[in-house]
Amino acid sequence: MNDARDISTVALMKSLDAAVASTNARLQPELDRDYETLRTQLARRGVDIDRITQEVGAFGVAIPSWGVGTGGTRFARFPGPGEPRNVHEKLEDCAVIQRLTAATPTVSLHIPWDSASDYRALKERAAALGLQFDAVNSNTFQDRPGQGLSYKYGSLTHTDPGVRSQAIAHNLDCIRIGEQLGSKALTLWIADGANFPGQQHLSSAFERYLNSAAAIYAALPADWRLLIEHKMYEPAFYATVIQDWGSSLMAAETLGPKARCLIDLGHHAPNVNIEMIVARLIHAQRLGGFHFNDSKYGDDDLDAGSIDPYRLFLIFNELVDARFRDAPGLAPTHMLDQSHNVTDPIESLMSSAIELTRAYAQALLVDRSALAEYQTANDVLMAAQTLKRAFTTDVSPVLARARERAGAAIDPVMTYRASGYRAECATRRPQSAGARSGIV
Ligand code: AFD
Ligand code: MN
Ligand code: MN
Repeated sequence: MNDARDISTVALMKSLDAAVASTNARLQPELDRDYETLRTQLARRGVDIDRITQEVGAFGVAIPSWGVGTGGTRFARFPGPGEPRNVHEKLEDCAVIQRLTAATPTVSLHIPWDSASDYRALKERAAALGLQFDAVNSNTFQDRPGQGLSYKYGSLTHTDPGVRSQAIAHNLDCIRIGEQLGSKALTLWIADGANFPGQQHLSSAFERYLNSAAAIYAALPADWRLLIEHKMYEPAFYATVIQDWGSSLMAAETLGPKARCLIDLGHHAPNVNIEMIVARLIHAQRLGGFHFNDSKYGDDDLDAGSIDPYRLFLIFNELVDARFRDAPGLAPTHMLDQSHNVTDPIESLMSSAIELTRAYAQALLVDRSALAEYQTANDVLMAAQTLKRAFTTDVSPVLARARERAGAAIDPVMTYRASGYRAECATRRPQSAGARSGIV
């Protein structure tokens, strides 16, 4: 590992430590009062606040490496100051998010966007920053320079077996990279599909997917999972091969027990009941994980909980319910997948991680025995209100206390701004013309 990097890590952590210490000292008395008030309120409902705080403290969500850069739309990208220019700098930003929230101990890499010359060294670097690696993501939705064959008309489902082999080989590379990083899953999202009726033979394309995915599945280490991510449309606007959880579940069941379904919240038609999908996949013992984000219309990749926090709560409600009844095979991974056009990515990712802990804490507050009784008695109004009561509880003091107990920031955004990290990055990381992170 190079010395310059070590020095910058030490300096980085020192400046954050100082910012956490000073803002926490200022916010501490107020938090103490708010926490004790909430303790009294929750005690009246038979809830031990410290148990909730402890559970929240154990919650973690992976940061997508591509999320720390500014995204863009089909029209333009407006880069922000001090954006990370390579995977090392992305890890630094992820470390800041983890240092301030204590809710994001892992990073999910995207290959080849995050290609490195030495992945074992990268793992060491991450460990020095307090990070580990979650699922590795393959990318066969764009061509890389010098690539033999094009993915313009598909990858794992392409009509040309040569293209399919190339896409399979890339996924096998990703598994090898992930093994060096300590990852335990490969996330497979492909853009394959059709823009026009008649363009693609719908059944044959799915069969080609199953055959290609089987070759990838066969290369998975014993303790790995294949996370199959569906997405309704974009960039294929007429038909996408793995467009819904039905296709995803069929693929997982065909491939074998290590294959699981991954739900990206933005990958459904508007108004689809995502918590129902969660419940069904839990039943099938095939829920693999999440890409959390929020959306108004489509794959908007907005911050978690920014549009429909109740939906986020209802998803966590299903997860907590399933855990409390010991649903077999339940161990979903949590990842964020968002893109930032008009906010500082670090602030947005911290906010999203916090919103997940909020939804989780609220779900833990649901009075489940009362809910079961109301459901049995068909007392619809009280059943609905039981959920609403948990959702409308302001659990902010629980979240802040969990962070504080972990040595993180009571108010991560305020602390981040006080640290001057972004301004320091702007000096340290001058942008080269045309630099961009790929976002789909
Ligand atoms: C896509 C999918 C998938 C993919 C990502 C890349 O959500 O997770 O890896 O965006 O940015 O829409
Ligand atoms: Mn996704
Ligand atoms: Mn997406």
